[in-house]
Amino acid sequence: MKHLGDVIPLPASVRPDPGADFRVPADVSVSAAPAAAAVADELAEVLREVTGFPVPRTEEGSIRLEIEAAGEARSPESYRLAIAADGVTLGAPTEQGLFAGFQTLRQLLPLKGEVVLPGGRIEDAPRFAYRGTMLDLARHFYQPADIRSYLDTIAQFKINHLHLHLTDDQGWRLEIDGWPRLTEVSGGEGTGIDGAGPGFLTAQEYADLVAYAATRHITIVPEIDLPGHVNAAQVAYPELTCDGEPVQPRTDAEVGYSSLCAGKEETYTFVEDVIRTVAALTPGPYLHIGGDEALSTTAEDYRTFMTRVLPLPGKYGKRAIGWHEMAAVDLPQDAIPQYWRIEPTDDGVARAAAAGHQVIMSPADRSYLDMKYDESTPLGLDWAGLVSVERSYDWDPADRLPGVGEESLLGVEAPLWSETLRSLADVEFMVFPRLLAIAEIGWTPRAARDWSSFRERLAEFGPRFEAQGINYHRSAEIDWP
Ligand code: TNX
Repeated sequence: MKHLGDVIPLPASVRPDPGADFRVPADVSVSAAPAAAAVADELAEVLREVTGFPVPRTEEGSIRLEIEAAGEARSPESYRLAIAADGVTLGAPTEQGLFAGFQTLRQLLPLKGEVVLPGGRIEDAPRFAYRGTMLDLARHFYQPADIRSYLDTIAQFKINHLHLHLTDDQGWRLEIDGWPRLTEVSGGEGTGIDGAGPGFLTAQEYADLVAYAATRHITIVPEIDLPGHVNAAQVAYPELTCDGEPVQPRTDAEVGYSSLCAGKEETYTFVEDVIRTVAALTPGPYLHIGGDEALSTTAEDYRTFMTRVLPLPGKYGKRAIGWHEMAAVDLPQDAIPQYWRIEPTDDGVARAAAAGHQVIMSPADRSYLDMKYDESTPLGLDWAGLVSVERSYDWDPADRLPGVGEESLLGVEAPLWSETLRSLADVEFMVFPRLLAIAEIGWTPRAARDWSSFRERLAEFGPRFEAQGINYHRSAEIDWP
């Protein structure tokens, strides 16, 4: 049997009651308020798999899902889980909270053997509202079925945002109405790193993915990287270069050589068409406009471009997120810089925080899932250093940048760039287990976090990943069973 606190992320409050373990009986049933029906069905399905019992839905189940009064300060993702000798009650103010509680309950079930749930009470709520990860579809494309499977996995750790890096020098991965060559030319055969990552999402496939993510209570954050990282767009539409001359497709991993033309009106027609289209396809509140490594855009052109483009997500009902380089310009009030570098300070981000902007923390030396674990890791890069599981866990986003404290943080995100990653199995190998460290940083109260506790809890997830067919790195830092 698991201990009540043997879950990731660790809940805010765990009070075990060893006298109150629940031995799941053969006639176990699930009852739920109408608003909790979807979570109840999933829970019943998981219970069926583990126990082999029929687990029907009844009026008075031994496992009850309840929608509770919202209360003043309760996060929509908060929940309470009470396990007693005669049954289980999971209560939350929203379906989102019940879904979070269901992830906790699911982790408390054994993989096999007698099904006994540990007695006691959990009261839980997230530290940060934004707990994300990023998948780079531009350097290598992954099929929608793979992305859905990935969504299933990350939701188990209460990750609630998936940022999709949809465009870069090597490929353009989202169909845009009125600009068909973007995907016909730059999403097709021969695109991606070494030409080995072809593919794109039709508008319908993207909309379907967004809807599927919503069933996992995950918000999709689409990124169109501007004004650099645009070679694929310029291959498709040469009028997007300053001189209008065609450029060659690129399949290498260089960065910083391409730029939209800040002084040309066609640039802004294109950008506004793309932002309007992506905003219309995206129900979530955010639209990421990139802004990183515009090394071949002059500082003046960058300012001109960003000053014109930054208000566009707002014009179409979205909040702009951008890599933190954009903090060099005056930001619209609700814009969110995402810090990604390895330096210990950043004046632009500190200035934005002082002006009241929320920040997403993604320092490469801690949260980049494409960095190698150690010298022997066969995949990944190492420009930000090696990122062991302990390094990905043992830091705090509120300490990372002077001037950017707890109250300035919207949350934390772990990006995964895909230069070296050709398959979902490659992706999973880099992500698991390190994403669990970032998930705990984003959810668990800071004072409750502890590396030695985390590494012990993490060991249990080896067999769980295997049972679910998820690839992971068996880091020597963990005593896997
Ligand atoms: C830097 S991080 C980039 C990406 C690369 C990544 C590789 C960032 C905003 N830009 O273009 O893929 O390094 O780790």
